[in-house]
Amino acid sequence: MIHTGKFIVIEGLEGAGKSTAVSIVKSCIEQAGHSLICTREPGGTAMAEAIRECVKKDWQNETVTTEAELLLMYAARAQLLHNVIHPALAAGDWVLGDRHDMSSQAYQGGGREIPQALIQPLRDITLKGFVPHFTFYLDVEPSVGLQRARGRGELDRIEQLDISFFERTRARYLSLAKQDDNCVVINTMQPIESVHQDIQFAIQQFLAV
Ligand code: T5A
Repeated sequence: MIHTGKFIVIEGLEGAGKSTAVSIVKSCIEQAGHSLICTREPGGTAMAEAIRECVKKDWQNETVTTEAELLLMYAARAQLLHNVIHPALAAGDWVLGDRHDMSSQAYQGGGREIPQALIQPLRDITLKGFVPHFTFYLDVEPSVGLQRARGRGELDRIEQLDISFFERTRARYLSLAKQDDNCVVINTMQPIESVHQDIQFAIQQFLAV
């Protein structure tokens, strides 16, 4: 499929500040004159939103296996790519994603320690080589991010996991970001004004190319 729009993704642990970053990046892209749609993962279509509910829910006495969690993330992503992201990009619209494939690599690959050899076939089937044009990784120490997330209300099934899960997830995020020339790391533990300035600077640089 030929794409003329651009796909920008915001990534990070819970409480990293993705919601605010989305609104900053959105207004910069729109001010530059591009038509934009926003997506979130898992979610973004009727079926993918149902998967989101399913994956975030605490199933009490039933163990959610790491395999089921992984498969659900890619099922939701397949729905979103086919029904929303690819058609929008083909029509020349820009797409701003609150999470995408880097989340699965970090949470399921890093946090859950699922081997890359098992994740890669799902990436191949779902993405077929498709990658974002630009990614913001919002870096936060897990204890700080979870504290912020707690301030927002009750924690979901994944947010209730042990801190070591989030430490492994963050380590994988940082390693993936380092290998990706189209990814910028934003330190979100600095004063909030500086975080916003760094996000604005990075998107303006991307828009200027
Ligand atoms: N998941 C997802 C996987 O495991 N694999 C996958 O493949 C995918 C796609 C999704 C869950 O699913 C997992 C990851 C997640 O556990 P979600 O709701 O989309 O869940 O993601 P969350 O990370 O839970 O979303 P949050 O809303 O918690 O994170 P945000 O958007 O980063 O946080 P935000 O912006 O709402 O900020 C939280 C609070 O912190 C404050 C904000 O004002 C807000 O109150 N804050 C700051 N305070 C001080 N200084 C700053 N710099 C601040 N930035 C934000």
